[in-house]
Amino acid sequence: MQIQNSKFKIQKIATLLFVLSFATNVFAQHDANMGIIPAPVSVKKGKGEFKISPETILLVDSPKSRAVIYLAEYMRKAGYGGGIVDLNTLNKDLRPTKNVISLMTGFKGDMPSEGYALDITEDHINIKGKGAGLFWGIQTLLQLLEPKNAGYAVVPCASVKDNPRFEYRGMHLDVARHFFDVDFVKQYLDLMAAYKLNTFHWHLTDDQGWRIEIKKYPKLTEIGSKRAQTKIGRAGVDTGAYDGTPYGGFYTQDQIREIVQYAHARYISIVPEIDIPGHSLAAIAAYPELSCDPSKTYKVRETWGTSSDDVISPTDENFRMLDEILLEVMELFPDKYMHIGGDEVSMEAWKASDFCRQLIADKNLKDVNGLHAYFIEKIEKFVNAQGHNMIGWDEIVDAGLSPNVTVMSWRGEAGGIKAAQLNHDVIMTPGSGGMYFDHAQSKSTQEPLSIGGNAPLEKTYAYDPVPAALSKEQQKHIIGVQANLWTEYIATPVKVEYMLLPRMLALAEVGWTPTSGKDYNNFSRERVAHHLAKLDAQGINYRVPVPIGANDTTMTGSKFTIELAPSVEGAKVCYTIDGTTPHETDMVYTTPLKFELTAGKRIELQTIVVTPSGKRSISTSMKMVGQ
Ligand code: TNX
Repeated sequence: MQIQNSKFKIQKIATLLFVLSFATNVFAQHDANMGIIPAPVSVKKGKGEFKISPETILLVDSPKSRAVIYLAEYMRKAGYGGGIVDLNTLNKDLRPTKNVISLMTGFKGDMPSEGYALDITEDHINIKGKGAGLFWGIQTLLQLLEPKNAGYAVVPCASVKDNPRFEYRGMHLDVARHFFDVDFVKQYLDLMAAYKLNTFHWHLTDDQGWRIEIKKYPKLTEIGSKRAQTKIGRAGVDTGAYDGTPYGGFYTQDQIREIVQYAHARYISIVPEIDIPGHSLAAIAAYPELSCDPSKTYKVRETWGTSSDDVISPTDENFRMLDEILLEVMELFPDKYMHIGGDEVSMEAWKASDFCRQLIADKNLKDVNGLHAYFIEKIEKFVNAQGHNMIGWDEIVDAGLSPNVTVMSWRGEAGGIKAAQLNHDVIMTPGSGGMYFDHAQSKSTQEPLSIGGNAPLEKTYAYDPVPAALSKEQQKHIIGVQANLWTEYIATPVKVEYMLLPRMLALAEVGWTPTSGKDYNNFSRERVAHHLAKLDAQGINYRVPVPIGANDTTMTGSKFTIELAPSVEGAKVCYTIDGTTPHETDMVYTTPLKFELTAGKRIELQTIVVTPSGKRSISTSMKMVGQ
């Protein structure tokens, strides 16, 4: 039975792989989505191609549109022409008809929010969309574009109609545990824009560092942005080892403004997060009066996890200070949302504080949870009064929800479900749904150090942010989805990229593509391979998936045929059968591998992918046992 089974499986894999390895190379002709990520609502392939050249012009009806400026700039840099002709100032007879990319924001008929229509013929590319819609249409065009000689490129003829499933498509970055500079944040935003993610959640403060300049409270960065040293390795394992090296960094207000503008040029909103009343040790180290016991001395936290010291005391003076801080933050970030954290508040300090006990009695609150709700509600009133909506992590649901708050559900979906049932807007970002990009990407010991957990690409891709437990009406409160990149164990930009990619591409599809259009095989085998090759060429790091068709497994049988394909277009699969880990110096896979084993004989096939730039996947081990 076992023999039958494994043979059948191999046969099935083999047939599938034949089709797929073929498709990988000529994806555009075979892939119904034409390589586009996230998969559009509808794609129709045409015949022929549009040729972009140094003479190509942009015919536009709103030359000041950020989308128009973006494409013109892109084309100018690549030498693709891109001169702008304003339709409004043009005599109708002089309207160019060939070698034109027209970008139109004014048109008859409706277009869903952020939607676009892209038509490519041999003479003409036409993108229609308003605001962000036009910009996303341009991103699709750029994905279809194949550069040729300098200044020249081709785009296959096609017709795409598209709009997102969710209005909130977020990617988070924790710059508190480790700091990432302005250039890297810009590159992060570029990646988000390419995949139509429209919200950047910037986790700016935590116990381990305060990273945003506040003019009125300069010690927040003078003291709060620096920790004396950092724990080596896992926080839970007490080897007592610290690196002994001071660590710090923060963004000046000018840098923040620069990044906000950069994001807006890409139709990305920023949600700044100032995490209070817990996760506040860096602020408390700078201003101990924020704490429940100002007589103690505090230091910016040097290891991961939280402590009972990190909670802000809900005094009137502290609320005044927090309001002043939040005011400066909201002046820098003009977008809709202000995130105030609210997560993992240790109640110990509040319980031990005479002031808090008295406040609970005076305000007729139930207990410390009631105090949490009181705290959040006061902050929300202030945030709302400045014309912003407030977001908090799902702990605020347990505390009791203040009126207009939007909830970010991270401890599974329960908090989000409860909030939606109470008519609050919800953003789903559950770790259990593959939305925690600080989790490992496989169970292999070859993965770099991570916080733990396992969130492989397939799990992220499979996530559906709309829980079946909600009624149709309640489901409307699920405004979107986000993945979080916490950086306790991510100290370098290349590791951020490794943890981000390719999972961010799966997130993009979760947020954008209708469920009926999602297809993991098509995504992972046909489209991702192409995108990773492009990232490879741009010098961006990513996790190289193991060869298509390879996994860690043991099979029994007598004849085996193993068909593999590289997970990155243009990469090679290297393998060994001698029990050693393969390197780029080993055998290169070219045709299906056939093994015949007599009873009791064994062969171990180990494989890796090596990309054109030399990046390697982890290795897989397929053990075959003769029977
Ligand atoms: C929980 S998610 C946290 C973060 C940690 C993260 C690590 C959330 C609201 N709080 O402070 O960095 O887990 O996965």
